[in-house]
Amino acid sequence: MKTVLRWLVGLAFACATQAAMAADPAALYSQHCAACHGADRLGAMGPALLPESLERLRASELDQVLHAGRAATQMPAFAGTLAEPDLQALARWLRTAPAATPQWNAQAIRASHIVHHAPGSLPARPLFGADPQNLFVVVEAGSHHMTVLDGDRLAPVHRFATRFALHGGPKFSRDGRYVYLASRDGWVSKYDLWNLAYVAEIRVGVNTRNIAVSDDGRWVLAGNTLPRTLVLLNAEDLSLARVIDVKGRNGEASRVSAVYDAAPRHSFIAALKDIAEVWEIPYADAAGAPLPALAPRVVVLDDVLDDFFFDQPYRHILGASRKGGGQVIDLQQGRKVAALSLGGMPHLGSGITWQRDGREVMASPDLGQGRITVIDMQDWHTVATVPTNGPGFFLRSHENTPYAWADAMMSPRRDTLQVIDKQSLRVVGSVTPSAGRTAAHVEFTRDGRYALVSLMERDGAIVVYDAATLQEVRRLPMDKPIGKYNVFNKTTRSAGTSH
Ligand code: DHE
Repeated sequence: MKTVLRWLVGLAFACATQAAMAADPAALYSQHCAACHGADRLGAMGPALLPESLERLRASELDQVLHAGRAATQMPAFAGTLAEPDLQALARWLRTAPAATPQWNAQAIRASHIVHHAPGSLPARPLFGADPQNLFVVVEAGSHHMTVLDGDRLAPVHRFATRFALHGGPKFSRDGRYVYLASRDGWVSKYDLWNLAYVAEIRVGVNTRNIAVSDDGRWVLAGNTLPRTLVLLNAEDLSLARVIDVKGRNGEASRVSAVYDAAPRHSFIAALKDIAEVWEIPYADAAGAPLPALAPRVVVLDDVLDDFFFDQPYRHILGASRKGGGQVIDLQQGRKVAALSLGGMPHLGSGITWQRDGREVMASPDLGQGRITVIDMQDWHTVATVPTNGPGFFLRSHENTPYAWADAMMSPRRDTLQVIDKQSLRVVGSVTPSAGRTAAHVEFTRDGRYALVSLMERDGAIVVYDAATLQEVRRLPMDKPIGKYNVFNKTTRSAGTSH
């Protein structure tokens, strides 16, 4: 007992000495970090450095960046400048929320607005010969770039720098000319794919989930976790139209989980992370005439649902709760109409649909277990559970292919994608672009002939497969490609991909 006591006292003394030896982390931040990351930690030339922004970085990764810097960026190595206890104190401090909750109000949003090209000032035709409907945009997370690919020649057309850490699917205008991008740090950008130029940018929040673009091309809606807001922008030049505080019927604020465009309903849908409500914001009436009020309609739920899939008419939401349960919400009736038998950690957001035996089925991966769950979209029963190599993130198909492609990127088999026959629901093949290296996220060419897979490594690639023979046909080097998005498949709302 005495020995343990002595050890505890020694440990407390060592910690106290170490803490005493370290300089004040706030002062270290002001001296070494504030110039690039902002005095308020909200980001400037460098990204925001708040607990929410660092959530996805493992402790060892943060240490590594502080010690060694970040290659190909302006982030320097501090190992030679700061002592070890200072670096540790700084890392701890960065993970601690500031005393005052960061604000990002309408004034800050407006002040961030940049118009690169006034609406109508660029030519309304593509600068290049490629089919503008069969372009892909590829998010390269390694050095924060985007590559525009010609889907016929399977070759890059252009590559440009993006804001730090884009996340979620880029959204296209209906004619495919413009693509809208969102970064985790709250930047929304509008890019003209025909002129290969940015049109406008604006920072809508400190920590943003994603954006949706209204089918009539008038609005962009962004959902934030910090602050707790929805931000409505004019799609033409991204100027601010309105900030909507996200507060439940009992007054409690909620983070936004994601926003969606329910095109057939002419409305936006917002999934909320902290309250048992779903919001619908109609932007046009049934005949498509604009509704200027854009007032949220609240559907009260009996559980928090924050991961959504929609049927093709957007009448039903399939929603998953954090406890693993699933529900079907009828948006017309504004209530739950069925329970889903899902279990595990379903990732409904990555769901796809197709016809099987004359019925529409939906399938989605599971973040916790190696399986694909297939659900009947008429009576919501689970048709089958297809075992896979391991937990995966994405599932993809196309109207012109008999197969669905699933990754296992959160398992030791992260290097292999499995190919599932959509009728027999059996795994019929697999591809391994590079043994031991993460491969995930598939998108098909416009005609469904080729499947493009991301080899998600710094010296990675887009690996193109013949979707019928599963043979590799091309490898395009890229810097940690994550998602890729085909203009035609997105703008026609293919059932095999996300919308
Ligand atoms: Fe995503 C889309 C949420 C982590 C890559 N991800 C989405 C969407 C949501 C979401 C709500 C749909 C938005 C849209 O398309 O408009 N993602 C989440 C999370 O909650 C989660 C688990 C934790 C988080 O930190 O946010 C998460 N996501 C990741 C990753 O770790 C991934 C693999 C790498 C990364 O870049 O962060 C990742 N998410 C993606 C991609 C899409 C996406 C590539 C677009 C898929 C598509 O094809 O449409």
